[in-house]
Amino acid sequence: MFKKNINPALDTESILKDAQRELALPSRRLFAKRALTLGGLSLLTGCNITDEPSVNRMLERISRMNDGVQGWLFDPKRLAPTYTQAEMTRPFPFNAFYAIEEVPEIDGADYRLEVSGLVSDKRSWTLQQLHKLPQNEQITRHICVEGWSAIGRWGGVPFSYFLKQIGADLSAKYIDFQCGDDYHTSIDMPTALHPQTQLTLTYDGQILPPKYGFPMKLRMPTKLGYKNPKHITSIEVTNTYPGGYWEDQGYNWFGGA
Ligand SMILES: Nc1nc2c(c(=O)[nH]1)N[C@H]1C(S)=C(S)[C@@H](COP(=O)(O)O)O[C@H]1N2
Ligand SMILES: [Mo]
Repeated sequence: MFKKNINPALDTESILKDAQRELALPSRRLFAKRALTLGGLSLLTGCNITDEPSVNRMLERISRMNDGVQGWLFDPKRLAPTYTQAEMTRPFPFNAFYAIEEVPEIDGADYRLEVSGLVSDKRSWTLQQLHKLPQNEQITRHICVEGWSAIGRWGGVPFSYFLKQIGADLSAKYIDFQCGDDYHTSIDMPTALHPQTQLTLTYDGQILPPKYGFPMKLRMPTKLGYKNPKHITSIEVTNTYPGGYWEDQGYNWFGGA
């Protein structure tokens, strides 16, 4: 599954800076939560932040935890680091379970986002309707388990706002995302409601290009790359565990970053 290494010069220095900033925080709860990040990073990327003895100890503890415990530890108000425009990675890497030539060509005019499951309003959405919703921007780091990370600028609708628009049952466990390229993934409700979880419509101020997930993707700086679905065609709110493309092949479902 670790099929290629797009950017072997993984930006360890700035990741380490983030990590040290987080580790300096006084709250034990935040400290434990943040160890998930370091755990994900070092186990999955082989990044040298494991040289930190304190990080190692936390890693051992956390690695014994299962998804349930991680979900419980998750602090929905904790924000991932943000960056300046000057820190953006150019070009932002492309990744998918296929080559860039195979990127799906979705017609924005015909596009409808289907909504189903535990929601009071099951109407589908046109792209135009999505663009009319309130938008914000974030410059955040995307971390892929294949050994690269990159900073990008993403614009779109806060996902919590969208969930409220469709009358989602906010006590439901999961949100499932089906994509235009036969990819799918699912997330927990606390992450869905996280202030940085974004229904993404733009990259660097432009309409989201096909390679990054046109017409729409979900951006979550608190989750590893494979949890961020591109080309989303339908969203289901459910209490039945939906799994995912990589998750069904052994990747950790929680996939925290
Ligand atoms: N629909 C879809 N979404 C996907 C994938 C995919 O293959 N198909 N790959 C995931 C993985 S592993 C990564 S790292 C990111 C890559 O996003 P990017 O092309 O914007 O860098 O998309 C994620 N979302
Ligand atoms: Mo990835």
